[in-house]
Amino acid sequence: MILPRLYAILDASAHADVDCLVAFGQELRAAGCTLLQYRNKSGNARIMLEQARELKKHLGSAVRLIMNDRADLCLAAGFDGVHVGQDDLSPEAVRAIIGPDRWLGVSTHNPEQLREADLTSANYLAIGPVFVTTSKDKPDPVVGLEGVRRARSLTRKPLVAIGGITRANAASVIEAGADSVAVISDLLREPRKSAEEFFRILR
Ligand code: TZP
Ligand code: MG
Repeated sequence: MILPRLYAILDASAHADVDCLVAFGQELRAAGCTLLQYRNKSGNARIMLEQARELKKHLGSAVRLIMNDRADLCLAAGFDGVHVGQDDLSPEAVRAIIGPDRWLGVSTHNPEQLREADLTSANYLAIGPVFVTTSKDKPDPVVGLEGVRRARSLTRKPLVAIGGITRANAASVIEAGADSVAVISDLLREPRKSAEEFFRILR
């Protein structure tokens, strides 16, 4: 499996309503994004499913859609995968729910977690936060580029770097060994232009 260089995260809290969320996703798709994660840390399950179904309806044919945290909503919305962290269902519990073909991503924040996640059926691993981020509540300590290099040395799975990644620092993150950068805030202002620039920088 090959990850695109840019893994865009659609954080529901950054968009006024579901139409804005879909429009944002469409801008990203127009820029060439093929992998999007839907993340909603404050909505209830019913709202999350409604939003996810809208994303699926408008983007699902052109884009791989990953559900953050929730295996049940992944299936209910017909998404293509799930991304879980250290406080969610375990990777194998998610795998049992989503089956062998959907993608499973696992967030890690230190070498120990990375080693453990490497032994699971995860399709890709994430390491972060690489830099300071304001998009996550109570983030783990910053791992820096050194943390990315370390992570690269500990797994052969595709590696996503996340946290504070911008067009200004993305090249250094890929150079440190990440296959892909996951981004929330540096896409928000001008999603299409910003995503196009990420692809140009990371070519
Ligand atoms: N996990 C670690 S950092 C982070 C998540 C979800 C937030 C990334 O957002 P940004 O705005 O790209 O720093
Ligand atoms: Mg989670």
